[in-house]
Amino acid sequence: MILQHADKLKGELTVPGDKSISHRAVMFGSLAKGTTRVTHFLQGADCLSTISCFQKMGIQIENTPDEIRIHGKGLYGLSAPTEVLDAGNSGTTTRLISGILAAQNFNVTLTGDASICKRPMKRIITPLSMMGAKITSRDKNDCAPLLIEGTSLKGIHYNSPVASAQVKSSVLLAGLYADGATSVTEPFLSRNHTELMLRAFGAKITSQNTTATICPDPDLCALEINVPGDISSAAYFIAAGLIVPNSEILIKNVGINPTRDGILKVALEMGGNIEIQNMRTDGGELTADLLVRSSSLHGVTIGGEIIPTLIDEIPMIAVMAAYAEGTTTIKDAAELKVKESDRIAIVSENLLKMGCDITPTDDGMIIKGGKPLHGAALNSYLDHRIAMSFAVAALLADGETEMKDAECVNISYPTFYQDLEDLIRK
Ligand code: SPQ
Repeated sequence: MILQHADKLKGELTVPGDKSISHRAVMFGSLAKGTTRVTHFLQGADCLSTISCFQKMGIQIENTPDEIRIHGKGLYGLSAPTEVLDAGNSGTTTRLISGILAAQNFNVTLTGDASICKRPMKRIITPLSMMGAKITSRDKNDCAPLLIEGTSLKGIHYNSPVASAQVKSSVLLAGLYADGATSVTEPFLSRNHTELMLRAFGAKITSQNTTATICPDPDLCALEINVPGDISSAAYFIAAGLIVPNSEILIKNVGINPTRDGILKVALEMGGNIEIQNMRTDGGELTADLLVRSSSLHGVTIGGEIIPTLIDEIPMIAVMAAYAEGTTTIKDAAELKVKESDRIAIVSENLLKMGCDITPTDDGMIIKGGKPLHGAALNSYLDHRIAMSFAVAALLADGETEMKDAECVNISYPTFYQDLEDLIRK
């Protein structure tokens, strides 16, 4: 695909529903008794994979244009699938569902696409095995396909070496079925949608600092959930509105949960003009409208506890840094290497091709910004966040930019190119 240029971006948009929250609504709705209704659900390929996995385990899920209806059967209502469960490209589906599957009274094979079959699963196999789970990596490489034999589990206190919401959630979900309380402590707090939503469904779950604790065997009851706009999707328009001159964009109803709002903090620190308007709470999640205006940005240093709150936005932050004056240093972000692609290597490869002064490091990157970027032939490596970040980079680049496999945005934002085009044409 040839990516577009823009002299300005103007208008208003609502980004699709939050991916993390959409996944969890389907999973927890399936384990609750009664019909959970979900509006503004993300119709991206990853969330559709989660729906398909639960349908294969006997849960009736209606996907209508207005809402998703999940006819949950309670904690013990899943039935053995007759085929392999396929998580597609979704790490969230693979890791969270593993915690649930570990405790069922049936066996399952869980797999995904080529990217999923390379992503590390030892991080969940280790704690789930401590609980008694029987999980084998078919190819003995600690990756999917995973053979999961359902069994009884015991409660543990797990000190996670990584700040990962997927690890935390996998263990907490297994904890729903354990013989006692289960706790997870992480080095820094990762996104807490599991804790907030499970509590709303009726689970006994508490959080203190970076430790979350769940008690087993709750009665989960159906909910009505309105999914806020995904801040990870809004990030592309925050960045585009800031770097493209003469721009003004109102992004409505964005989830700004403090465990996800690092992009806002960094954009403001870089000198971005962003007004946070109409702040409110919806179903326990903080949301707001964001008014973004073109700004001259400067470099910053990012590391430590803010990293989990902006981990998926780092490709976009790197592009913003390339257009900012001065040096941006991103550190403590080695997790980027085990996402849908190695995001340190691929961001660096693509920005270098566009003429940026960037040095990849073991746990991040150093970007000397301010040099004009030029168009180039880029590769998304089928990573949705790379495709969208570089569609923003291309807006201001001199000459033509081509993106290979640009349609992988379907994973988390199927209407991305149309929404961008609408702002360019206004
Ligand atoms: O689901 P997946 O493929 O892992 O998606 C990504 C993304 O960029 O969309 C990561 F590649 O988001 C993760 C995020 O990085 C979604 C997530 C969640 O919903 O719990 C948590 C983060 O991952 P982790 O490993 O830090 O827990």
